[in-house]
Amino acid sequence: MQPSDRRLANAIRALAMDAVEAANSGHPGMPMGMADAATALFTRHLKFDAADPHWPDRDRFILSAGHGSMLIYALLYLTGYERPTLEDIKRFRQLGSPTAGHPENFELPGVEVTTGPLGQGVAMAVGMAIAERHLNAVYGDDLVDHRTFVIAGDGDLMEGVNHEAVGLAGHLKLGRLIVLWDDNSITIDGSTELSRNEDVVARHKAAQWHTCECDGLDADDVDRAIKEALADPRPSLIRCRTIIGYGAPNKQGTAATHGAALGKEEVEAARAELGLEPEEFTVPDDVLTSWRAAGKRGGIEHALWKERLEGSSRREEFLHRINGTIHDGWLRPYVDKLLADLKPVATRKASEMALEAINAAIPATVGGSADLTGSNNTRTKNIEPLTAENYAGRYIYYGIREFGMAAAMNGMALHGGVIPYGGTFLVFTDYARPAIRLSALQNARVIYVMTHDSIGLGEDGPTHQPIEHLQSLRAMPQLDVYRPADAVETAECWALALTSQHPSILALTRQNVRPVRTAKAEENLCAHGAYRLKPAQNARKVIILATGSEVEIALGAAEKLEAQGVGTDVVSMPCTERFDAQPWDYREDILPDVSNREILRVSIEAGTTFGWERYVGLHGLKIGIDRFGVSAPAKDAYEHFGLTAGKVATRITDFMEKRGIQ
Ligand SMILES: Cc1ncc(C[n+]2csc(CCOP(=O)(O)OP(=O)(O)O)c2C)c(N)n1
Ligand SMILES: [Mg+2]
Repeated sequence: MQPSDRRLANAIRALAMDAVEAANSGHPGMPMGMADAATALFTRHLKFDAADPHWPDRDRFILSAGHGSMLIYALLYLTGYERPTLEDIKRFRQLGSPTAGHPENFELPGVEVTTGPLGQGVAMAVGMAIAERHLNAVYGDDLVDHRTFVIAGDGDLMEGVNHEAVGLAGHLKLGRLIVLWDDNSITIDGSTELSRNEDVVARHKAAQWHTCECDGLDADDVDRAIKEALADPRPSLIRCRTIIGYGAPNKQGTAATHGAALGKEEVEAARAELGLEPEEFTVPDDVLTSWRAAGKRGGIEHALWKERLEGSSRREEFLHRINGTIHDGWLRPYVDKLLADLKPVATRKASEMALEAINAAIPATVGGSADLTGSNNTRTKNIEPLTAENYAGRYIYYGIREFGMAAAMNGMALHGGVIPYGGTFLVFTDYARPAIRLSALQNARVIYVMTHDSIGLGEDGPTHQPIEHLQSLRAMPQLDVYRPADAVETAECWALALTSQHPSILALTRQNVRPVRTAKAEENLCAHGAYRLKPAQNARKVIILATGSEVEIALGAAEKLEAQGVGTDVVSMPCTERFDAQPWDYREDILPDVSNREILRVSIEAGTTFGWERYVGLHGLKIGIDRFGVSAPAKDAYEHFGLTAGKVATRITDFMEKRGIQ
């Protein structure tokens, strides 16, 4: 006889309780409350094959309520994924175990995205659903025809980013997105009545979602609701009424089960209540057999899909696309063209010019902007908008939803087959920052096109002028921040971003900059992160490091210094992260390890000087802006802050004089 759904669900409950107990840390309440709903989803609906977590046409499952990580670990183990093993589960939350505190995509295939920062799972799921519809439009039902399922908690639906994500999903009519809401009326502080009186369902309805309800503790009723959601062409919210910590007789329904071990006594009481095995970490044979069968359920569909792929004339192209291999064959011919016709251009414009070539050569790119298309220069003439009526389009009007856009791009990148890029003003990376951090943590190839990168944006003033942004973004691990100086560097940085395993930020100017790279190079010089743009003519006394629009100022200052006999190197430093990764010899050549009395190092960047001592040393000269900006035309703002070739040259000679540097 088949074990009942409740017994299958109880295996999840048992593992969740035991793992949290063993770690004396974790969140048993959510997995215990949603165990029945997850059972209905995984045994009856989710299209997956535990034997191949990378099957491109699998349904995507996202546990947005990432604190309930034991739910997904239990599901992956029970359905027969290679990892986590039962041993891994016994080592829940321990050093080196893939069963991390919150689910991490880089630890376990089967964990599609990293969740834990509430709200972002749902928002990434929106990106996954976009990628699915886009690839379906390009490759057809035979190769791409799957859904995105999410389990979300009250917290996920309270976060601001949820409002952005829900709005975007409704607008794009992402009918293959289904969110199961764990409606347990509890968050950490207690009842949701402490902090919420909005009608969550009505909000989704207002955003053009389909909504329905079910008893989340009854797998049959959840099954019925999922069927209703599947049949509706709109994105769906299924309100699953549940009880947090269900099965723990004295603590269920209370915040006490949210984020702490239940305690030995309560676990024993729950075992009795649920009729579980007396031994911890034990799943009855018939229950495990049934779960393993559920893990193989998709096997036939998977085999049929493989047959269709083998028979497809687009097999190679599709696999290439899914594997994300990118060639930068577009770069050389494009740069040659630039060099043949040099003129001043804003790097945001240079980015658009590069994108014309990129979007023509690389069909995987899907661009967009958070309502600043004309400012970010992200839409090229050769791509159409991606809309509910035309998912084959490659340009997304994200609306004024920076965080939602960034999170959606993470979902798109991790779905595979798509390389998302999206723009806003650099100053508004603050609005997107939590998702940028997840791009980095998840190694998602997302390219942020952040324009208006300094006081050079001019009249919009200090609210719009980034100051601390570049340095604060550089502080983030696994994120490459590029600040190209001209059109050639912009193209090189684009090429690096496209072939990177990390996310990248391109910080681009609003104002024109003159070409600083005027000669053909044998290699992508920006790949070194920093390189000598102009060597000293006189005996070298100064090395100026500059980025972006300040490189031309550095060149101007160097010219004046050379005229006074002060030999000056100008180093363009488009990417500090890449420079730091260069071999010692290279770094030593660019920035020799000698005292600042022998060779003075100077940095110029139109932003905070915080951190530039990394490269100029404690006794070097840091030129930048350590206050908020000003509302003024760009030229006046640069004058005001002393960022002109003349003023920089004078500051350097004064500094040398004061410090007794000859
Ligand atoms: C952005 C963010 N803020 C705060 C937290 C800390 N946190 C983790 S779970 C949680 C409560 C979530 O409540 P709910 O989604 O209802 O989960 P439940 O208690 O029902 O499991 C909070 C505040 C977080 N993980 N992410
Ligand atoms: Mg809750």
